[in-house]
Amino acid sequence: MRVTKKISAPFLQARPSGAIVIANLVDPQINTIKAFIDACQEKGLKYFVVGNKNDRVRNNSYLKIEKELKDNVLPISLKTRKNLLKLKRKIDDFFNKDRVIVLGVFNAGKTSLINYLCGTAYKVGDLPGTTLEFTKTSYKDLILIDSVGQLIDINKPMMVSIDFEGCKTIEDKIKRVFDEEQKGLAETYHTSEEGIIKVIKMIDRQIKKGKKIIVTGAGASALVAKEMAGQGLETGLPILAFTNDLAEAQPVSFAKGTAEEEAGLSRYINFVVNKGDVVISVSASGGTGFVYETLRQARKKKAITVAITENIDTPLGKQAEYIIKSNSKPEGPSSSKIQTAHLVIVHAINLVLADEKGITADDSVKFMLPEKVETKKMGIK
Ligand SMILES: Nc1nc2c(ncn2[C@@H]2O[C@H](COP(=O)(O)OP(=O)(O)O)[C@@H](O)[C@H]2O)c(=O)[nH]1
Ligand SMILES: [Mg+2]
Repeated sequence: MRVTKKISAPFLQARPSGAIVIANLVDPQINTIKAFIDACQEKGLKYFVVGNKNDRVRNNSYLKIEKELKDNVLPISLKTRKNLLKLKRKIDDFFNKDRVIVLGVFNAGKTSLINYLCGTAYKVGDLPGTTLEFTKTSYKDLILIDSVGQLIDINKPMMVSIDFEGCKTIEDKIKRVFDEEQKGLAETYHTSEEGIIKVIKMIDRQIKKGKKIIVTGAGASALVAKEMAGQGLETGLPILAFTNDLAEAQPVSFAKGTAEEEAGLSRYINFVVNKGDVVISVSASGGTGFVYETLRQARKKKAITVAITENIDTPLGKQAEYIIKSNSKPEGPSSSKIQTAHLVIVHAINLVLADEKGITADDSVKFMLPEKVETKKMGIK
């Protein structure tokens, strides 16, 4: 019951007897897929794995995923209809009067698959949280159960980033947090290194041309953005942070309604964006409205766009010319491992860039020393 507990109450309530595990070939997120497979094995569910969105990747890219999962993966495309007849035959052969749950990370195409098979028109889309219910639909002699992509520990529905299963003491739990966050970082190193190198070289070129860096994010990603800009001040890098913390303080919420406010904030941020500037958007989910809208507007101004995110097949990923992908999942809805990874990514950019530019500790201390600004005392007119 260790893994299935993490898969949320509706998973158990849906009483599945079989599963189709669907990976997004564009962003496979193997560790989360493994958690889904572990849950199937633990519950004794018959399952097989498909790799969707084959139209967007090289034809043999599913082979790498097969190797990592040590499982067969049927490559399909719900868009071009590749291998869909094969998939239907496989479903017919594999299941018999089963309740089949469709499992996978958000955006993998779970709902699209059910719509294709059942002729339904359930809402699909590339924003996280498009599906929020475990809908059941008949297909031949089967019941197909749609699901949500988020892993949730049903024991502690209000937390949860890290699974404390098996921890007895506070000491155990603290150690688990440190161990898990380190694991997320180690995985992230492999998926982010190439992107970080490209971004460092590109930023170096742009700074030499007198351009600047604008970084944005919401919530915990706002902290990452501020950290990046704050450290930029200590290393002599021209980085400005704009987050939705500003939305209250700045005249961007004049427009009514969330959508207008998000677009308004993006417009506000883009007032400072010029051609050749670098705009970096940080979002764990890749679905934060003003954060990807900022990149869309920045592209129009011929700025260079960068995304730092865990989920690349998202509106944010689609707007970015450069992508730095973290790989810290699985974790619960309250991100901690992803935030840690994103902080380390911005540290890597800043510190390596400063070193490449020959900035020394002495220089850095000078950046930090307070400069005296002559001013009169407040209140004396
Ligand atoms: N290019 C491409 N897009 C797809 C494919 N299957 C689904 N999509 C798109 O991917 C997005 C997510 O699909 P959805 O079914 O909502 O994913 P879910 O979150 O797993 O239910 C939607 O915009 C779909 O139109 C595919 O095979 N190829
Ligand atoms: Mg869905």
